[in-house]
Amino acid sequence: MTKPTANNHSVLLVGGPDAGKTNFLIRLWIALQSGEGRLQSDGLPEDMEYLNAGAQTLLGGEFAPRTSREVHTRNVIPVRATSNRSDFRGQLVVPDSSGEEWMLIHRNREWSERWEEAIPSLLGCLLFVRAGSLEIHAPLDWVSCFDYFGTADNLPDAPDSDGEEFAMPTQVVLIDWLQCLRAAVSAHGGGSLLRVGVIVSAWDRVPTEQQGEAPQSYVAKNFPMFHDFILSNRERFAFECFGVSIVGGDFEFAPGFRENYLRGVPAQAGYVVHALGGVPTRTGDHTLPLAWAMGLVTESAVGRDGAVP
Ligand SMILES: Nc1nc2c(ncn2[C@@H]2O[C@H](COP(=O)(O)OP(=O)(O)OP(=O)(O)O)[C@@H](O)[C@H]2O)c(=O)[nH]1
Ligand SMILES: [Mg+2]
Repeated sequence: MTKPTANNHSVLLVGGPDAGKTNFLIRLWIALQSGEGRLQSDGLPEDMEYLNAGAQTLLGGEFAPRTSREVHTRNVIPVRATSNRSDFRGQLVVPDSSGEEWMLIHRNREWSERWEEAIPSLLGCLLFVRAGSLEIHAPLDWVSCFDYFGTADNLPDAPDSDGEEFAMPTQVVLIDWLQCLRAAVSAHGGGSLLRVGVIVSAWDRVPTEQQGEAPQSYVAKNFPMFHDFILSNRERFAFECFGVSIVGGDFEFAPGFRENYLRGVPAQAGYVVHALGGVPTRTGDHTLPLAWAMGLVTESAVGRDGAVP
């Protein structure tokens, strides 16, 4: 049982541009206020304007906007969780910044003080990839690998034959962020498992025939090397995979969706897909991935005998 405490605890939202971090945070804030999820808000947060402006946009039928480079909000939210298995009361710090800032951390291998601040109180991370995002760079196959790098005795310069710049495959960047975070946590004396909830955002954009599958299966299909990393690093990380749909559909690509959403109850829209109990399940509780990252939910489906549920 987690002891109630008034200290700050942080959970990092990690991910590149367009990965779904901000919309998740805003839906989380709406869910925390509803008082119906595993976690509930317990007072007014810092950066309330940022959270409320995003909530107004989302409840009004638009996705919250992408985050610009200069924005970095700390979002200190007082929360509580009460159940027969976990009891928590404290200030949760969930910083939001642009995906470009995360890409800079990967490229420059430099970690700013703002991030360093969050490490000593880190409970876990939520790592985002978004279904349908044009910012996802697929793993190299043999053909594109040859295009970019040639053979050992015929190495072209960096741009490929179409003049396109080489973009690091997303799964490589995901692993790099986790290696950096693990090293930072260890440097602060954190020896135990680092909890990482992998969020496949925009689950409504996952191909329809795959939407009934477990999120881990989507990760295995689309990011195979990253999935191998998940399975082979269980002594350093605790992993779980979630699918999240912020509003239950797409305002842009699904005709008539916005009208139906606004006619319904926007504050209760969307869902989270998980396989914590062993089979793919949908819940309306948008606080579940956060509660898992904080260690308040300890069930896990990932890596049960290495099998994908
Ligand atoms: N269909 C659908 N689209 C989503 C969902 N969540 C996010 N999106 C789309 O993804 C875009 C990016 O989401 P953001 O939350 O802004 O992503 P971010 O990671 O904060 O992006 P940066 O601020 O650029 O780092 C949104 O503008 C939406 O178009 C979802 O659940 N469903
Ligand atoms: Mg953002």
